[in-house]
Amino acid sequence: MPRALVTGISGQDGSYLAELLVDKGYDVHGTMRPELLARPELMPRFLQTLREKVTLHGLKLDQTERLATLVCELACDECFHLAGPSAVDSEFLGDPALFRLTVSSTKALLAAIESSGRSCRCFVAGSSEMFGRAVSSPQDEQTPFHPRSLYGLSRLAAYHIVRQFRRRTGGFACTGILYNHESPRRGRTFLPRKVSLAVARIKTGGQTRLSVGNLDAVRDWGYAPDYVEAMWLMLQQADANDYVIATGTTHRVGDLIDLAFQAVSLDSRNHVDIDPRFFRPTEVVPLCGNPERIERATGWRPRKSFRSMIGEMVAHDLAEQSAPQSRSPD
Ligand code: G4F
Repeated sequence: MPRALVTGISGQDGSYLAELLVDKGYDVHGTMRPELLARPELMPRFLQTLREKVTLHGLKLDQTERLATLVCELACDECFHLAGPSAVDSEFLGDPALFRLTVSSTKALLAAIESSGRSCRCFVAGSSEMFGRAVSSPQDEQTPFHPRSLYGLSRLAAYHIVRQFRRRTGGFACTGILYNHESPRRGRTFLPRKVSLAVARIKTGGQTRLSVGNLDAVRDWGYAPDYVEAMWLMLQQADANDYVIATGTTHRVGDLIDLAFQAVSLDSRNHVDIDPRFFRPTEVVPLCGNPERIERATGWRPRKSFRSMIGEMVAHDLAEQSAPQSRSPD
């Protein structure tokens, strides 16, 4: 039975990936914040179900020595490094502590794999924010990086650590350059989930207005369960490589909002306010990924359409509004 370690297993990507690995017959281990591990009653429902099927380890991302020990003790076949800050800082000079967390945890993980002497394959999560002020669109693996946030810069640093590891040791490690990907498990501050929650509350009378920033901002939005499948496929290839994981299609923030309201037969024009506080001073130029390399190498294709994903998120939040006692705390 292959064994995998997933850092950040309680998050959107970590939990979907863990479910995929369990279905494929892996012995799955995952790290999560010790405070949440100690309070199962606070876990969202999907995590309460998942914890019966995997082994959970309480670990803070700055506990790099513990992370290294865990990697050596578990002797995993595959490791997916998904833990880390995921919010894009609106100022380029965001919190340097968050930068350090991403860099030091990636370094520690790869150093532990190297010193274990085992051939553990490793996936590290990158981001389209690494492209930042992209020079061309769509972006692919050859497009130069110009990050415009400390978050993007931290992912770029991790990307170079992975490449260096590969070159120096010949080990199997890769970065997935992930474009925005969403689901009902997405954190509530990210735009699509903020919208699906607001639409559900407006439909059920718990809220009247939705305030957002730039309606013309453009993103390449995919579906998180599709993207974790791409992560897994990357580690099944003969050679390690870095891949853009994207749909290749973009949508405006305004279009996403219209679709979400349409899903409950409401007109967004009657409910949406523009609030300058939600504008980003360093909004990246339209980011659109070219997934050709991963499609060619692995046969991966994004399966779920944008409309269907937004519909699923709204339907999920509507169901939760109708059963508030079981609402998840994510
Ligand atoms: O949902 P968002 O907050 O995601 P963002 O900043 O693009 O970051 C996500 O995707 C990145 C790329 O894959 C990841 F690296 C990162 O970890 C994260 O997963 O914002 C999406 C868009 C932005 O253009 C933002 O300016 O929506 C725009 N927006 C407009 N009004 C808003 C709002 N975003 C938020 N969060 N809230 C608003 O009211």
